[in-house]
Amino acid sequence: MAAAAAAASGSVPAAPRVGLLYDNRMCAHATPDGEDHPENPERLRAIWRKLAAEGIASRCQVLEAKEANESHIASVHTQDHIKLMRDISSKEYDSSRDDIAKGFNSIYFNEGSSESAFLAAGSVIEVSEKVAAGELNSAIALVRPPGHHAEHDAAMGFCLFNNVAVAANYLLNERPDLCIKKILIVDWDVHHGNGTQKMFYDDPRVLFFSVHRFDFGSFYPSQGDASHCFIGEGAGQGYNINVPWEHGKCGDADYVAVWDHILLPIAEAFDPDIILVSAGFDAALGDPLGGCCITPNGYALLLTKLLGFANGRVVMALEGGYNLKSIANSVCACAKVLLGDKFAFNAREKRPFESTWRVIKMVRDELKTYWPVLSSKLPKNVPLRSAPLYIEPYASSGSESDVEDVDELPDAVSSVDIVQVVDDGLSERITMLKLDQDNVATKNTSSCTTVEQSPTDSVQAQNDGSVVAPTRIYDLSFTWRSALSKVYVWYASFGSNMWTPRFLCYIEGGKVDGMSISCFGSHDTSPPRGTMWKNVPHRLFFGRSSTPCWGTGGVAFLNPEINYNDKSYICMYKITLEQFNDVLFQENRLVDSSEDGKNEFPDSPLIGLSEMESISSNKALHLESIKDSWYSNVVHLGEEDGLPILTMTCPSTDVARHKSGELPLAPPSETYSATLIKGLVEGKQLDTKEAANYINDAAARGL
Ligand code: X5A
Ligand code: ZN
Repeated sequence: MAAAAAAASGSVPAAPRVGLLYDNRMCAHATPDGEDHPENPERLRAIWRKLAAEGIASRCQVLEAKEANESHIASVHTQDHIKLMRDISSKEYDSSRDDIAKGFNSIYFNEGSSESAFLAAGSVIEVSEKVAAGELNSAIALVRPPGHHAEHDAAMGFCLFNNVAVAANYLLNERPDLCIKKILIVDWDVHHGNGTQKMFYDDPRVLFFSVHRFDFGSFYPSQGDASHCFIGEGAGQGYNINVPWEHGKCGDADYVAVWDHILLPIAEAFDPDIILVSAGFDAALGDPLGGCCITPNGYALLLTKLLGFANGRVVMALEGGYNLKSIANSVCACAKVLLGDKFAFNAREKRPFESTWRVIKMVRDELKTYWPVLSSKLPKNVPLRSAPLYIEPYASSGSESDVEDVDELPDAVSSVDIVQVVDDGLSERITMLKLDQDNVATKNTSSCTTVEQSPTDSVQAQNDGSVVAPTRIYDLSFTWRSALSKVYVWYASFGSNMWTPRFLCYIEGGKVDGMSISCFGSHDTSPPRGTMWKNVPHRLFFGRSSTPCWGTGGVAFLNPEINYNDKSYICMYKITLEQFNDVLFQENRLVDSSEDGKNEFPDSPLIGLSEMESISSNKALHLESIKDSWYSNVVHLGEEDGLPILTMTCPSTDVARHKSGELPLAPPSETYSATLIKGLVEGKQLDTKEAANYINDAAARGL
């Protein structure tokens, strides 16, 4: 109508008024000693530089940050939390700041954190108010620290205050004059907006929608409540919508499909008065944490589709996003959309994943009683593409689904997908898999035959013209070791290896207190490139009744089956795949000492590149060749920073034997459990008492 009136009067329609909030005071929050961190001040500067260089900033109404009132933050957070965030940057906290940060999950503080936190929350209030009041048509708040993981009483996941939740409550509770009665929050950050979900879980005035990587519960924040079953409660039932990806690599086509078949129909029915976007850009192509591939054009299209609601009143608040180029380009594309620039949308990959279609159906099914529009028929014969790597979630317990016959896997990785994966340029690991697998000797675990010859061997031509692979393969170990030494994985420990000095025995050799046998160590003795803790939805239990190394008592196993009622600690070490194999050899007692005192390792890896290719998200590979060893099952627990998280435990068949009593469950010995407790305590996960309880509970609970 505005356009028609403008045309009638012969004037050009006014350009949209777009707010752009940038303030370098929010760059004050940084790691205390200048350590590298993905959530760093350069993020804001990189975005701002790009917007200025593209002439975008000058077309927007540039706003300064404003500190939030404590009373407004109090609608979301406890007084204790507000006070701590206010005081954490003061002198009195100089000596305890780091320890307090360690008490939270993925948090750092410095002298600038308090101010930044109050400015971030206040800034989202500021722009939301202006958009709600009609002073601006839409706005982008470039804020940090981000907000969507922050909970009622805790900082978490790089977030101190939940900026978007604070702004939503401000509009609903403090400004009846602005007539905002229904708010749609769209959280497109690659991580689940756990904090925001909780704030509005029973509130029908706020429709919370989050699309995020879930990876069957293993992707950060790894809480089961990111699943599509969490739809809200009480009056808020149906007003909480989670779209959980099963794996990474989701891109424009996947997000557009979710918009078209879930979000937009619901937005139409809900008819929000304003839309707040928890706009993380860590699902962007190139992001080091997200592993997804939304392009700047993709973000532009998703945003364009949102502008059709709430009279285009859209507020974007920055959340995550850790590739400086990707976030700058993505925000720039979004700003252009808000300014009314025209886009040519031509996604390179138009097909969603099969898994995306499955997730869409699941979500619609879950929510159709609340949103009848979701009962409509979905289009048929939509061209889909197979998952980036073969994926099969665990079957119900007691099955042997973790015993994989590599030969029988469907040919899920088509050449098209390989090209897609490789030229996404996202994962060096996967590129390596494709490029090097032909040159690398690996063991085919299902048949136990050595399948490739070393590139140094020549194939012998026979008289009849056929070729026969040489029977003796030279230098195999050199080949696989050098190839696997360039591939990194996270080795996840849940037992005594959680204590770093004990784990280092597997790398450097030797033993620690309580161990009666020395470890051989790995070929490559370089220390882990990183250490990190996580919780996983698997049960820790103690089985077997004695071990050569620790004597009488059970040792730790992780049930390979997922169970969302379980939460076990894992300590992850970033090591090479070569080292991982050496750990696996030692754990399964496959290293020997020869006559001359030299250590003899098996001459081919158990987990080579082709095995890696078949162990994608939430799959296990039971190593047939060592099936009688206790730790013969390599389980993929998820990904961190684009690298796979692998652990070694027993196969599901052993779990069944433990359950039936055929194999014993036994509490750990004093020295063994003391090692686990030291790991948890020195790793700053639990205090001594909590750690002892955790171990005792696991031992007492059984399977
Ligand atoms: C806001 C955001 C991510 C936290 C990841 C912690 N947080 N590993 O993206
Ligand atoms: Zn994120």
